[in-house]
Amino acid sequence: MTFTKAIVRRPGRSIVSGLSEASLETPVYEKALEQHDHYIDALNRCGLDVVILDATEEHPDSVFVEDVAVLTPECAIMTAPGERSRAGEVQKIRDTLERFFPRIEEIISPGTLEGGDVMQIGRHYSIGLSNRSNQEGARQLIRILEKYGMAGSTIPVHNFLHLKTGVTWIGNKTLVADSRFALYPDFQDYNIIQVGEGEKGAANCINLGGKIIMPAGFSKTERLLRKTGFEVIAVDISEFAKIDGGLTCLSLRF
Ligand code: CIR
Repeated sequence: MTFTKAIVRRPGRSIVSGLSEASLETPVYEKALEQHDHYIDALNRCGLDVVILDATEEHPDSVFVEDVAVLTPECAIMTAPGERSRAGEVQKIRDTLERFFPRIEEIISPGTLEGGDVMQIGRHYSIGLSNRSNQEGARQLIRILEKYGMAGSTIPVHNFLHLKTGVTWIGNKTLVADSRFALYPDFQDYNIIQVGEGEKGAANCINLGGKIIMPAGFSKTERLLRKTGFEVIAVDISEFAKIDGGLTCLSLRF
């Protein structure tokens, strides 16, 4: 996983209307902007060049760019969000991806797929079947991956918005996972760092050039990660978490 670039989109004022399953708290726009700055700094610290797109006010969730595309070494795949209000975000980012990817593929209806459900492990992609990504979307993605000599398989997702809300790959044959994913048969060949008790949000981490970016506020998991020798950068994303957003979903990396 050697990435050199990332794409992010600035949060807009409309972030206060972002989708949330629990709807407990509303993000504070100014604080979200500040946290987004720190997130970009963290990507830069990991050596990535960051393409920063302007906010699009008509799409309150458009800061979560990861959901609208799947980037592979061979091609970019435009997704088909299962949440209808997010469908328009896909076209908004396509031009930018065309600058970097000569080959663009797409998932089409009745398939649905969101990038948060797609976890890359080398040339294999685990695809979560969630409320947002359906069997047909996964079937289309696997067909595209196979066309380019890559592979994919599906994993049922319950109690989490997306697959990567509960498990992420951090290289070195290692996954960071919530206990509910730690026992999955597909994952038994990997080392699993199970998130600390009560630290559900901690499973969504990114390894960039050997440094782990993780959400701040999960000291038990942070300690476990440091113990394994990783350098850890903790970034506060509380405003995004209020609308069910994690760390990975704030960028597309390639
Ligand atoms: C949504 O419900 O679509 C947004 N409020 C959150 C999306 C988070 N995306 C992700 O974890 N990949």
